[in-house]
Amino acid sequence: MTNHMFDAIRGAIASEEAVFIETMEGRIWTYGEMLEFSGRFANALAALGVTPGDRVAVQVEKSVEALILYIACLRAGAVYLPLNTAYTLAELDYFIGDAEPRIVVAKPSIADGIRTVAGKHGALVETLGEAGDGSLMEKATGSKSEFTDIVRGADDLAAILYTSGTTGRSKGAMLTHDNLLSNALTLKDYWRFTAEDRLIHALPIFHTHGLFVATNTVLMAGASMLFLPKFDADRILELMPRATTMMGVPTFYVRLLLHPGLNREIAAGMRLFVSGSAPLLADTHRSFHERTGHAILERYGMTETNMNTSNPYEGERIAGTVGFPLPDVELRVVDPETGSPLPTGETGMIEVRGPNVFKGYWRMPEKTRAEFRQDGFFITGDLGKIDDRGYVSIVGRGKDLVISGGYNIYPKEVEVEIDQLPGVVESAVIGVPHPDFGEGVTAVVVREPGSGIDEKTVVASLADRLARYKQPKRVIFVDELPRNTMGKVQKNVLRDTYANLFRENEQAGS
Ligand code: MLC
Ligand code: AMP
Repeated sequence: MTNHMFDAIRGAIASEEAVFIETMEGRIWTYGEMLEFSGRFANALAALGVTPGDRVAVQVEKSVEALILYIACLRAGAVYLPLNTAYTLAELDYFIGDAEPRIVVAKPSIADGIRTVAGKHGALVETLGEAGDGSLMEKATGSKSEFTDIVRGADDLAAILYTSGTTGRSKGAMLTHDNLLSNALTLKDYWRFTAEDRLIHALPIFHTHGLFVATNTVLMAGASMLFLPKFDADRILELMPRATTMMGVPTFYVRLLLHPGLNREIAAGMRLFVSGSAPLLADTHRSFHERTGHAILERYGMTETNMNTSNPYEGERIAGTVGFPLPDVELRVVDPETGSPLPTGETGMIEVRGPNVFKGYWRMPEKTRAEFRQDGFFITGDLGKIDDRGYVSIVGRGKDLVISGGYNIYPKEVEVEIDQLPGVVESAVIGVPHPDFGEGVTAVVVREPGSGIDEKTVVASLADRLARYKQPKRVIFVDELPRNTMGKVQKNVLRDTYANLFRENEQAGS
């Protein structure tokens, strides 16, 4: 009788004295404390009525306690549902209504707003808080540390992570214990993680990258983390001489390269830099190599699939490629229309199959069916090719998606909001090259004749509706949108037209 994921976490702990996390304030959390506190949290959750399979939604600032709450959910048999701290109440209303969590753990600053939303959907609201303030933390502190872990099998749900949909409606990706465990064990081996490793953790912990790729891999090795609340180039460079590894989105590397303190000496003790979640420019890869002597290891994954491919640990890490399919992951490139596999070197749809691939979208059986082939391959929506050495490259997207600083933005979701504004006829949202975020969200808008709606009004109107990172960095007004003969908006034409928008801004110094 086991708890599939937590047994592996516990089994990887060499000693309870070993360091799990060191915070910026110098607080050391040992593995023993992680076991103790996750037990206390699991008891507190159970006392609040959380039963196996219940969702526990969590929208809190990054902290060690928040990470331990994730582990407590695994132990309690609950389904962990992390939410981006940037989401607005309007966005949360949808997630809470759709997932129907038993509990929402909220940031104190918006707990009252969440209470109204959660009340409609029958969810309890707790704050993580501190001991002594009536919060979940106080309940945990007053609970026993011994907890009888709930039995969970490989196929039981461990987490639901929402990813936006091309139609504008977010979908909850259901991840099982084995989806997480199999991928974490694979990454630990592939990237050679051991108990000696110290990972610089500056990613948010509500998405796959910071939560599963970074944390679970560290847990499987019984390694430790230097935990930053968010990306901060100065602090990362301060920590680097004491660290061995770092994981980040391409923006991290772009920003580190802008720091005069990045050099070979400071990075001399590091053994691995990993990049993912968005394309790493070959230029960034080369510049980083020149400055530090390290070839960034680029890998490719998705919320739905965890990690699919990785450049090799030993062997050539080729800039502009995402490396080889991971052990146990089958990857093929097919004709998007027919689904027939394409010959080496040809570009088509990337499809994957393996223990890493999610179970389906929460309460959306039709969407799930539509995104899997009959033989179980998941259609990623990414366009790519495989060269004759087996390296996979991502060459585009078959889905209308913008990735800004590693966050996904589905244009449809933004267009729906803009189109509702008075004075707007229609809009098209695109991503164009941005020196810091990779792609910058840009709205191209057609106004009604005589309407005085301007850029500021559009952006201000979205403030309560959409998370800040989804809001356009620029709004451009045009007389009409370019369309093909079928009447479809030609976003590629818009992307070409505005390709230099942020580059020009850079030159102008804005
Ligand atoms: C913040 N802002 C962003 C943004 N992040 N805008 C667009 N895109 C982003 N990613 C907004 C801020 O609200 C702010 O608005 C303004 O932009 C400038 O903020 P900043 O201070 O420069 O941003 P910062 O807080 O430093 O954040 C940038 C970042 C962060 C890149 C460090 O976005 C980040 O940590 N990204 C990682 C995302 C991630 O973990 N993705 C993994 C998904 S999993 P204003 O109005 O206040 O000026 C996945 C699967 C896989 O994709 O393969 O891994
Ligand atoms: P998400 O839905 O947030 O998990 O984002 C997954 C998407 O990010 C993938 O489908 C890809 O489009 C993109 N992605 C992740 N890693 C890479 C990478 N290394 N290179 C290019 N795109 C990537």
